[in-house]
Amino acid sequence: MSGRVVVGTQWGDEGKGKIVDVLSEHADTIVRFQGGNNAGHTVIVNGEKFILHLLPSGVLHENASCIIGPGVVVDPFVLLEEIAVLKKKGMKCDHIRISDRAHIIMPYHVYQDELQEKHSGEHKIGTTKRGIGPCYADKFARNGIRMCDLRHFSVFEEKARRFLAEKNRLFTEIYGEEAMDCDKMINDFRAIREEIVSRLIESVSVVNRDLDEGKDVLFEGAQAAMLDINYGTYPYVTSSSPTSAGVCTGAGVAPSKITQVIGVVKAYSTRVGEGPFVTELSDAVGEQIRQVGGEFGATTGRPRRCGWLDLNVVKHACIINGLTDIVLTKIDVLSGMKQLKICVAYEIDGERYDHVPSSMEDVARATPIYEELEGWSEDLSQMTSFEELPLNAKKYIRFIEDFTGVRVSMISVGPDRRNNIYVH
Ligand code: 2SA
Ligand code: GDP
Ligand code: MG
Repeated sequence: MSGRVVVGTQWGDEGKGKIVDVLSEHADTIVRFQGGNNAGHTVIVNGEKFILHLLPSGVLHENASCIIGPGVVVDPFVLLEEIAVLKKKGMKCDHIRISDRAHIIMPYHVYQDELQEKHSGEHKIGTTKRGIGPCYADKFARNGIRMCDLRHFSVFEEKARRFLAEKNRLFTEIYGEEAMDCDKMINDFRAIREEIVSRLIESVSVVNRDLDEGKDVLFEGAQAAMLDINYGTYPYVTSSSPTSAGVCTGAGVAPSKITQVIGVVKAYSTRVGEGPFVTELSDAVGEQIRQVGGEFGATTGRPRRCGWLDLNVVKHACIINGLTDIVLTKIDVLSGMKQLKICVAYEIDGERYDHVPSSMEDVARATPIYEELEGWSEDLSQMTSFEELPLNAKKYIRFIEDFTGVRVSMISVGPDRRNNIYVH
């Protein structure tokens, strides 16, 4: 039995999509377990770029089964668009399945997300405006609509009309904005219902049967530890659990079935959206990282905030995920920098913190305690073995291993599927 999990350890965009694509080569089943189309996962195969939002990043391997799990929130219109793009590129896409327990992101969730951000002024979260927060909020308030409701359109229609009537009061009376057209919404869903329903499965039995039969099942996380609803910089987080624990609730799989937890660590830090970021660089170095690393949102195109590697954050992620392995990405981006800094702890009001404080206000006041390391100038992107790496790059990697106590088992040195170094 092999239940492997891939998660982000920082604020997302560590390169999980690329890593999942590589690890999916031998996977039988790939499962997304949380988040929605807020995710932007870039996979590059022979120079061709795919940006996936809802589909698991293993989707390009058509011999594996790809499942959008119960914990995901699904905008069905976006999903069908993504499938259409892959079909245009010649894929059949028969391997894509959706859990019938997954919640539907309704058009009113997207509108609500937009309005909440617009009317929050300085308190806005900087969401992707894809309706993620409102959809999860309705799920937990037990006002959600699930995929299985689409099987009986009258059930779906009754709920959709009732919930939109309530939302329209919010949109018009509280926000003073336009109401949404209910008939149009229902008709739009009627048009896509059949195609969606044909892909629905009861995924818990399928995924657990695959695990019990000894198949290789890969669970793909979106976003990352610092965006976790419980353990991130609340409220500047997403509304799901992008951690290994999220696999249990979001895929219906017991903790005992998880055999490996792979944390993707980017060699520096980025964040998109609002919220505290202790090692942020608002100077030329930050700009250099953004340009060389191509740090722009894969979903919204927003410039990502950039900074030095924060191992206080990565250690937090190691603990809450129980990481067995680290995959280090984008170390090639640091080539040419004379001096590199790694944050090992925070200082707040003269006191040292070796953990990430719970209060967002404390994190916002924290200053980083850095270790300085020498840089290297070589281009790493064509290197294929650990031995080939410059001594200072090796030292950078060993520093991460020693600090976290977790082995770095793979190093990504470029965006293409082939740009990897396996560490034995
Ligand atoms: P949301 O939309 O409710 O999940 O937003 C809440 C916070 O979560 C952050 N978030 C992300 N951070 C990094 N990458 C994400 N995916 C895209 C990408 C983002 C983009 O791959 O680049 O294109 O802008 C992602 N999704 C959510 C978000 O910025 C908020 O801070
Ligand atoms: P994800 O959300 O974690 O899947 O990451 P994104 O796809 O949003 O952002 C990662 C970006 O870095 C994408 O543009 C990838 O193509 C690119 N990328 C991934 N790994 C590497 C790497 O090792 N080196 C470089 N230079 N780029 C990488
Ligand atoms: Mg991304």
